[in-house]
Amino acid sequence: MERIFLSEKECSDIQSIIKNIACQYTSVEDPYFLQEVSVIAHELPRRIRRFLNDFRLLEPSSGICIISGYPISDEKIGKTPSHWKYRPEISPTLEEEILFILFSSLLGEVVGWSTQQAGHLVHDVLPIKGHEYEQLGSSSEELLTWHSEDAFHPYRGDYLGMMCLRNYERAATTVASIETIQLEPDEVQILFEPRFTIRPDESHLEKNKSDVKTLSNVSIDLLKSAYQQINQMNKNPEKIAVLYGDPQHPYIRIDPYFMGELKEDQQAQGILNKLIKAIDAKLIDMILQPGDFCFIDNFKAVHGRKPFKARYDGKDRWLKRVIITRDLRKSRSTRATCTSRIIF
Ligand SMILES: O=C(O)CCC(=O)C(=O)O
Ligand SMILES: [Fe+2]
Repeated sequence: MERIFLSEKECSDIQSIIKNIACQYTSVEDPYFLQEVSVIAHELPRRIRRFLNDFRLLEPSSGICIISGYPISDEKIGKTPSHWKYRPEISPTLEEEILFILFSSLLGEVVGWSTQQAGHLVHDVLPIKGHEYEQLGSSSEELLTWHSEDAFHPYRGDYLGMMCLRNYERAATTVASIETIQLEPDEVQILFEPRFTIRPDESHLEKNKSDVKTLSNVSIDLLKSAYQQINQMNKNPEKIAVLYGDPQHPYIRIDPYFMGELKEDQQAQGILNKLIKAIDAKLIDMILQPGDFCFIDNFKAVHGRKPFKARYDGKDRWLKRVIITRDLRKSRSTRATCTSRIIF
């Protein structure tokens, strides 16, 4: 994977940019900040801008990049919350989130889902009591099966960003790139055909909606219809291709746990099984450390997470997560305004 370590000078340059922003905004979800962020990102050290630009344009085969070495104060960030729905008015990690969005803006635009984490743009990935055995980012004891993020959705992000704040458990994210997989041309051809289905993952289902109300009255109706759509996609998923783009270097869209068995199409099922097995064999562990900013190319690499033991003592593993799209316009019909980042 592509990786750079920030130098002391780069860290201090970055910190002076952040300090300047942190006194102007109280949240990275402030629309004015989101309008300004890609302009401010021009001020980041050139080596980092080039690193992310290369990741975006050259599409390295690993499909993953990490910027490491940003200092995180374990004391300053406070306790790992017990649930993502508990958000203080001003985030204790506002400065770290500012940097996270600055980096993200060099890859594209941050977006969120009305049906996920109450429509927030920056998600918390932390273990939640009672979710231990779920197929959710908030599980712990259960293996989170590898997947493309939001594979079921036509507006899924081009990148998934993960910023690590804490990981004493050394819980491993699992990753594999499609470029490590050898397939026969006739298998590739079948995987390029719309013969497969992917249902919405658990995190989008209404049962995992929180009871906190952060959306306005106007949005409540839109949210209702967004959930109706999710239910529809769950009941009757459309047929899609698993591979797309260039057959020589294909992009991938896959989420084995939520893919129905193709009873009527044994040929496609057999090749899908072979692909899943091949990815299983190439999966590697990636243990994120505090101060790591990891970006996964969601068209090229899949990711999951190994089981771990949560302690619920305020020191559990804590990541922040964003979804980044290269083209905000493609989801315009499902966003309230051209600048709105929430996909309904
Ligand atoms: O916890 C992790 O390392 C990954 C979880 C995950 O799949 C996600 O947040 O999308
Ligand atoms: Fe994921």
